[in-house]
Amino acid sequence: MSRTKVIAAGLLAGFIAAIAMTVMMLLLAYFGVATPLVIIGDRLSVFIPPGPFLSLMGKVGGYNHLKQLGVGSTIAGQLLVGGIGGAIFGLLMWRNPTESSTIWTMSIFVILPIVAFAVALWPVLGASYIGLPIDAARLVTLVGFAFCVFVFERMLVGGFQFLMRQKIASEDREFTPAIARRAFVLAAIGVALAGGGVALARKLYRAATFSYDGTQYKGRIVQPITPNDLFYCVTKNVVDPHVNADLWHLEVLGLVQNRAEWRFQDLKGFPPVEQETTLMCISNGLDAGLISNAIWKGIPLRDLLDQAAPLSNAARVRLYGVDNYTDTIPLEKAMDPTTLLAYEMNGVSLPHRHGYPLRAIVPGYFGEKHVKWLTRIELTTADAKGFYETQGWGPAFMTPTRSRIDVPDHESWFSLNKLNGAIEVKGMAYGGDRGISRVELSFDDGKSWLDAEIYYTGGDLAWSLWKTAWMPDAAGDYILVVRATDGEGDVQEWEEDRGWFSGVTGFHKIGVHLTV
Ligand SMILES: Nc1nc2c(c(=O)[nH]1)N[C@H]1C(S)=C(S)[C@@H](COP(=O)(O)O)O[C@H]1N2
Ligand SMILES: [Mo]
Repeated sequence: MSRTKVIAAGLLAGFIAAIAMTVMMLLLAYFGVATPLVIIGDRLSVFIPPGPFLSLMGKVGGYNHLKQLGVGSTIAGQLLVGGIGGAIFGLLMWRNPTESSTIWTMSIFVILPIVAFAVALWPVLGASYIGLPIDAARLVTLVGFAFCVFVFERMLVGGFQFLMRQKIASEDREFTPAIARRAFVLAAIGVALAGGGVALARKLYRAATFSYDGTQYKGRIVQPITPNDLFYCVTKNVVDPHVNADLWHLEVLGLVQNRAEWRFQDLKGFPPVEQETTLMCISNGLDAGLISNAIWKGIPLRDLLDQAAPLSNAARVRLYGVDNYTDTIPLEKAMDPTTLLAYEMNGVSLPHRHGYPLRAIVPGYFGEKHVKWLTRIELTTADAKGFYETQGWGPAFMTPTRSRIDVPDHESWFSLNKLNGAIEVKGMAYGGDRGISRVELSFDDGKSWLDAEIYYTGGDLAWSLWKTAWMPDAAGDYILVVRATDGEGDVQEWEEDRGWFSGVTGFHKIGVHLTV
């Protein structure tokens, strides 16, 4: 048997073993187990600073495409490494056919990958899309991965031996019809496996976040309270968690005197509070709708922290989601009575995509801090960082005052003759946790300002909605601008020295054209 043919056999066996392994991973993913398909992306994305991250996102056409690219390249990488691994295996077998001991192949193809996997991905292994606590999840992820590489090893060795049956020993016949037939059989198995994989991938695709990640809420549909199914949505996940509350619990640990674990039912035993609070993503553009308002019901985080008794060196609180997402808030903010652990949103149990069974509500801070699918609260020192903080977002995470014109549309046309009455102009204004005291509109690109009527206010932690009746008297092109004043009397401004990744500031403007 020539060297090339043995290597080719190894390559084929390795490739098909890698397909089998990938199908195993898809199956595990289907049952909510974290697999390399997604957590490699989680692990790597924290190393990409926000600038390159955004430009990469722009190049591939958005966050959803970036996620697909991440999973796709992981699968491609696995198939490639599997094939190459198989080829090297073939080469070694050709050199030394007697070396085929199981201990040897197990060490190279099972033990080594598990160790490498555990070391490289340790920080993200504790993810579970059914909501297992972090330590249990880490074990499940490792066992799942071990199973996948075991499948790879058995398929590689089995496939290779199947192709090479009697061949290495006899050495007499070359690439005979017999081996070609066997290669065909093995390839057919590969195709069948791949078919199963594609079916699974389709199922997962339908469950994936692509259909709703990046949902915005703006324009004429804006109401005081955002209906749950229209609430803006941002997630780092390819498939979001679907937590089983019976498996789930909430841990409080770190720099505390009393560690604790709470079941969902225990949390319901605390006196609940209801609070209207607006959330806005740090990447929300001046005209964008990554902002929404809801009434949250839950308990103050403080109630749990008081029982845990933070140690004197605790300065920050790190919040963990079951999806290995983390973010941090200052301990002082965590102790604020308005910082909540919410389990209801607008009168119903939290929807899965908004963090069922429990999420953090941190008024006045960007959406990033409102960790969904919360499962662990860790008291830490001042230098702890979360997912996006490690990427380099911030340093400021408190929302500046922002406002937006929702009606009319940008670049609308009106005919003065056909107007019966005023043109209604309306929108929202949001002052973080400072409330809104005044909204002004300009119809001349900011040269002069007129007060708008605030017709809805949701309190200090929520947005206000405003409107005005505009009666233009001349045709022309108008530039409308809105600016708000927060409850502390500070007028919305463009903060020149605000960091690039601390959220944009400035004014929303629209163009409106009036003809006679
Ligand atoms: N566990 C977890 N929490 C998370 C995220 C996430 O990906 N995972 N995304 C954050 C971001 S970037 C934002 S803007 C808000 C969005 O919350 P919403 O989807 O409920 O509007 O959730 C935050 N909490
Ligand atoms: Mo966000």
